[in-house]
Amino acid sequence: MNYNKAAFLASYGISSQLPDSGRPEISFSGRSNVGKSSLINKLCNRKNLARVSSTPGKTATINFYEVDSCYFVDLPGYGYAKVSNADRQRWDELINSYFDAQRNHTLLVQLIDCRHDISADDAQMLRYLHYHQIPYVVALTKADKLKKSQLEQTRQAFEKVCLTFGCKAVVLTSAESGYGIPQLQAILDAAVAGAPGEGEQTNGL
Ligand SMILES: Nc1nc2c(ncn2[C@@H]2O[C@H](COP(=O)(O)OP(=O)(O)OP(=O)(O)O)[C@@H](O)[C@H]2O)c(=O)[nH]1
Ligand SMILES: [Mg+2]
Repeated sequence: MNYNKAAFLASYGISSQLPDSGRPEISFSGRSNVGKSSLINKLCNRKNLARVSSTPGKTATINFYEVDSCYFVDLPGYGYAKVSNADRQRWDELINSYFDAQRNHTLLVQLIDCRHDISADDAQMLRYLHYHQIPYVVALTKADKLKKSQLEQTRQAFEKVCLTFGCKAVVLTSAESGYGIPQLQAILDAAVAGAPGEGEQTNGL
């Protein structure tokens, strides 16, 4: 995939607005502030393709990016304590409609902060992905915050848990230092190479 061929497409706050798509889609999911937008920027060698903020809960929409012949989909973050019930319901509706739709779901990248244990919200998301048989890998974020000696043991500890939820691989990444980015790109490339092309859409869930 040519990661330098990346452009913002659109933001959607209501599921009925979501575009039909036969393009392979790589989606990014995780808690607010885990680093989804930063990771998308780093994968595409860009500073401001996806908006990064130090205020959690910023991305309340599904944001689509065209990256070469794929879409990258930045899903709204979850687990932010200060959202209202109405916002939470809106999040549920948006995410469920996204996954229910007839889309070319190629791979989901589930982000988890490598410094924290898997939260109850993360576990719920992993169960959801497993139950719906959505192919996914886990990208542990903010690896630059770990000591070198902690890296592999941390990855293995997460892997042990995540594999039981049907995860295909666990990769340590840092949007700060670029650690693990080539490895994640290789995983995405392999997934896209094996995905049906535009017009050969697979069934939804
Ligand atoms: N040290 C470090 N900080 C990071 C890394 N990735 C993201 N951050 C920081 O974490 C904060 C949140 O990053 P975002 O990319 O906006 O996170 P997000 O998951 O898109 O957040 P929402 O859109 O609110 O759901 C920002 O302050 C980033 O600079 C990383 O790899 N290392
Ligand atoms: Mg974001």
